[in-house]
Amino acid sequence: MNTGEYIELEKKYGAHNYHPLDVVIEKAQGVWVYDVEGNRYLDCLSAYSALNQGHVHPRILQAMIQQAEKVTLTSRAFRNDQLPLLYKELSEMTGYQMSLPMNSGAEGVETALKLARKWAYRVKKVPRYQAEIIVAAGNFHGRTVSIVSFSTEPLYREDFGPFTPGFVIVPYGDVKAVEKAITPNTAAVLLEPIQGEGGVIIPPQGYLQQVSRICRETNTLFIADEIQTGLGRTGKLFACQHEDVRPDIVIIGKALSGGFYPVSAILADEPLLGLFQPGEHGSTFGGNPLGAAIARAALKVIIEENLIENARIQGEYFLEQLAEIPGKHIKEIRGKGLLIGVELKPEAGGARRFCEALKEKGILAKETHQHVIRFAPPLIISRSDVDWALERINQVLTMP
Ligand code: IF1
Repeated sequence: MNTGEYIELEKKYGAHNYHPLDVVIEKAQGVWVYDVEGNRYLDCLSAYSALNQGHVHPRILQAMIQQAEKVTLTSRAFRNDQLPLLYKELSEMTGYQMSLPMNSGAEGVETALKLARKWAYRVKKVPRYQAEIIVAAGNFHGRTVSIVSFSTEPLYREDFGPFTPGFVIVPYGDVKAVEKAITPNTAAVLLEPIQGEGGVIIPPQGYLQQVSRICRETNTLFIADEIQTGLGRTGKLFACQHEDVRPDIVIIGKALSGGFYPVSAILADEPLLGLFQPGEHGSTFGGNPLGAAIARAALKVIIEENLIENARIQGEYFLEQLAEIPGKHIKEIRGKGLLIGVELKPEAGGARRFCEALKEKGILAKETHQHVIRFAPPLIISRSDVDWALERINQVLTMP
């Protein structure tokens, strides 16, 4: 079957909740993907940062196959021999005392929201069901009904009410707005350290630090959604570490499994995460031995292959070189590590046509928020592959 035939099938039998580029991927290895026509592309999206370790990483693949032959799912009604080791390794790597495994990122966010509410009632003594959680305009935390309740993007939210109450939205990057929004009923402030979907929005220097300080002073939890920014993407293990911030709760997902399988988790210390009692929260697949074995291997790869350092080095170089491109279409280039956004001027006609042109040259990138092209290759990318990409990006950004 060719590309057109696959696309026809998808149109006819699949829900139309996406508008993907017309490339049908059949296999992948490292930073490269191959379509059904035999074309090769450099992946500059990394499945929205789920593929930090690159496609089909051999060590994660081995771990997956070995575990799949032994036992894949136990449910949490019984214990398994992988989850305790994942707990311990996550703790040693991140410095948090405990973690709670789920599957998708959205489930991780929901878990953090539930924990923050429970903490508000049981520890902070907020009157029952009065807890508020402060979030930022332009956020993206997932697609459940509760999470889209506090989205500011009409497309994600509009037709999906009635909405979950208890969320207060403030402008992103504005410390004073957070300070003003905090009341005695505030359970938590939930933020992305860099807004990915929002268009790779980097808040002003010191924002996370000051929000975290205000939270501490007002007995409010600070929750960081590091699902996209975490696990090395920005050149630190967590993006919050660029400002020496240690959130009360960190949510991770995506690259926690190196793209093999959905695994997410929240990290926190015992006084907080210890609040959940048996039966209050869970998931059939969360913490399963297959996912745990994959996550253990995925974390090992990040450490042992120095991916965090490579993200910092290649990211700096990528940004420097992008800045050299004369493109009359470019409004701003911004990024941290290998999470990079190129914002185009409105008169450039939207980022989509540039992504289509990049595809023709062998680079897969995706527009976000109409005018931003996001470049987020796997963290294993080499200098020569960055150069290969830059040459083509240069050609595309300087086209008429
Ligand atoms: C889609 C966007 C990125 C996330 C943060 C939680 C989640 C995500 C910071 C939820 C997920 C996704 C989901 C994917 C596209 C993608 C995305 F453009 F939609 F916004 F990355 F920028 N927190 N991000 O970025 O995690 O439940 O999906 O595992 O198509 O929805 P999930």
